[in-house]
Amino acid sequence: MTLIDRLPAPDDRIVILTGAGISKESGLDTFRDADGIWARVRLEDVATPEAFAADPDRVQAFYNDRRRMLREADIRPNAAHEALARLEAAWPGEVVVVTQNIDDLHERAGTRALIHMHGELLKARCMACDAINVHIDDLGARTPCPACTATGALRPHVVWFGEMPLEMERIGDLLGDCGLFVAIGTSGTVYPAAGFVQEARFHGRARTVEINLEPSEGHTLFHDCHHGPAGTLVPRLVGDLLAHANRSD
Ligand code: BV8
Repeated sequence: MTLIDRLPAPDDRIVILTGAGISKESGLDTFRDADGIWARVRLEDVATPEAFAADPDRVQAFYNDRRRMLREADIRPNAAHEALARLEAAWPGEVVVVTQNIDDLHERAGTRALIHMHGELLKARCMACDAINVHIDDLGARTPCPACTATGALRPHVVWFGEMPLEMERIGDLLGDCGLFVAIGTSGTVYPAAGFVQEARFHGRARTVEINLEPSEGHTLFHDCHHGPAGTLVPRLVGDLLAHANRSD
């Protein structure tokens, strides 16, 4: 039994939305699970522009801790990230991953067509000159911008609450013209990402599939829902898709 009732044509586009749940089996915390990040700190205190203006050191420390953790040797892509990279390499049509995550596990697994709609933890943005550069060490008030040398102007290249996510126009175009939309490891709590399934299904023509440990807030909007660990279900889904593509050769 495949995980999708109606498989897309092999030359069709597949759009995949991922959230923190896909990185959980790699050892990174989610946000809204009982042991998640928002159980330890209030998002209003560390993930809004107002929080950064009020206490930049506290916000920098929050992201410095997560950046250090992401760079630890035992944090690496899991079977779900690797399966998505295999799908992109072998599926005849286009495969695009839109991630809400700011980790680099999709890149490290080999995914190339990737949109970080909430930014990237390993990059810093200069508020003086708008330059965006890779930055893997701690960020602080004395870190100079590598482009304009200003100090005290660097912030994590991360989209906070109340800020516009990145590449929204391109994402809208992809959702409006894809045969399959899969949401993996997201609670369906944060907009606009939580509304993508509706865009793909009702403004587009996509078959929509949810893969999550438990039903998300938007699970009723999906054609097919499968609940269990991404590390188990995503390789199965990719296996079904690639077997279908090979049968269609
Ligand atoms: C916007 C980056 C408009 C930072 C994030 C008041 C003021 C302003 C805006 C709003 C407002 N009220 C509401 C809004 C909209 C707001 C919003 O949706 N708020 C929510 C809380 C209601 N959205 C925004 O503010 C967005 N911007 O609206 O701008 C605008 C318009 C014009 C001009 C300017 C602006 C911006 C949202 C982006 C915020 N930044 N992240 C950081 O990472 O620190 S969002 C944050 O939540 C996370 O980064 C994450 O990306 C995102 C979604 O969370 P999930 O990924 O889904 O993670 P979660 O823990 O929730 O769920 C994980 C799931 O995995 C669970 O269901 C679990 O069961 C499952 N799971 C666990 N283990 C596994 C698993 N699944 C599979 N396998 C496993 N092993």
